[in-house]
Amino acid sequence: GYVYEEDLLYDHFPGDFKWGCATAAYQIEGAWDEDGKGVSIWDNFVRIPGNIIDGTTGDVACDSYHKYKEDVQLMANMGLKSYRFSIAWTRILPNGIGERNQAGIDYYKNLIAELKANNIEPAVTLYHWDLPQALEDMGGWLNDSVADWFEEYARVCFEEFGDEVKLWITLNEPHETTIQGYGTGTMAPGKHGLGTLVYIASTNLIRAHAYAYRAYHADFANQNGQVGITLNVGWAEPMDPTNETHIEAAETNIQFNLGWFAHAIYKNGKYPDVMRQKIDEKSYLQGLPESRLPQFTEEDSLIIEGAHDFLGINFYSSNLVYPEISDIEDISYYADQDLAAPQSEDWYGSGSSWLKVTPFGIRRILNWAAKEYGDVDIYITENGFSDRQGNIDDLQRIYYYKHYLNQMLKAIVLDGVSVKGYYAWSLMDNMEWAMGYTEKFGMHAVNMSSPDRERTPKESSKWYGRLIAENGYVESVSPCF
Ligand code: GBH
Repeated sequence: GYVYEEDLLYDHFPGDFKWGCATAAYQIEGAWDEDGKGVSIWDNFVRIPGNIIDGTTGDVACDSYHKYKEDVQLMANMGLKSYRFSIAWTRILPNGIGERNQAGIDYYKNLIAELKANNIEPAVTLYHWDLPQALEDMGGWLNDSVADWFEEYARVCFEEFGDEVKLWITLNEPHETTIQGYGTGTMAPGKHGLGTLVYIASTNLIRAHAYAYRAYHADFANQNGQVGITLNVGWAEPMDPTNETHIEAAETNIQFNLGWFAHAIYKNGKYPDVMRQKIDEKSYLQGLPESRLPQFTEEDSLIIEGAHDFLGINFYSSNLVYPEISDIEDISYYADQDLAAPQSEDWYGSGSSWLKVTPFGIRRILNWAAKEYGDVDIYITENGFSDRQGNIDDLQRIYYYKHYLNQMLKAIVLDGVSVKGYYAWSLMDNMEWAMGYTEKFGMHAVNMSSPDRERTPKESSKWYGRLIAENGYVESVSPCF
């Protein structure tokens, strides 16, 4: 019953729809120690053997630090309206706080100027996982002061770039920052605390977002921009959609993923009820003196509630969910949910184990978010498909975009969800974190064995360009697959 062959809706997107591509600093820039840049947790993490599957680093990556003008031309060729990139905190403030690094600031000023000269609007992520090592040395996202450190950094960015940047994303996927960075240890800084540290880090990530948001609206409101956060979530489909307990488990799963970060910001300054109830109860049964899920202070709650101008969602894939009571000895974010969330064997795969092709999920998660959080502006800040072989004739990727984007169109036109923009992940093949260069998400190939890192447009970049030019579905953007 999970439909791939659903009829396409032949219709148009809203006139001012923001079409873009997304990247992140560590994944594309390279120049890891150039021009006064400080060391980030990723610069160190990649040097520990075993952390990156192919033993590679982001030291050079796509070399976008030197090739940004070429990158902007790739975007212009597709007719992009907007480009989502991230700022490397360590280029701006090498030690995380304190002294500014002018060369790093100039790099982003030049990139922004180049974008503007090509009529491409910058959409800037302040934090896409590359914490300054100097701050990690003081506890990183586990130290309550990190919210103040992040606010200081955000203020520098608003001051330096705010005249030109009108769309700000504070944090990219705090779910991954905490789960993989402080839970499973599969990403920097590689800490292990899946049932404990993750909730401390999440609390500070939410506080940091809110402090930056409030700083903008207190002192930079005259810049007239918008500030939001980007959250990742898979759609949770009940394994048996007629079974109440499956429906409830699927809801719980979305609350633990999207709601974990969104509920406090977009609803009421608190973690979702189901998280509070389950984690409090389990903590008690586990004999702990207090809940593993911290409470926000009353003061922070007020700062957090309503701290948004839009919601960014990174959407890739889906799961089938059913209830499964966990062992009480298992102190983990996953056990806390009391459910199983496999993926269907029937779903087409990709170059990434976790990424199955589920176009229906994007329409459903958009409707879920609109219902849960009210009439908030939503941006799909990432969506995309990986392969391993890196074909230039990437018809699977075109298939993926064609069907996901048509489901997004249905959410807008048929369901009335306020989606304002969409960013394909990614502009080009890049450093896919712990997977190194083995998983390719790009609309452009990058020759990683050549010092010049030549870029080659894939067929998907041409398909995307046609969709943008038409701003909707007509025969010429709808190949038969
Ligand atoms: C995004 O994360 C990132 O923002 C981006 O930097 C990245 O390059 C892109 O997507 C592609 O991966 O292995 O079963 O534990 C994607 C969301 C959520 C995908 C967690 C990997 C781990 C699943 N990620 N997921 S599992």
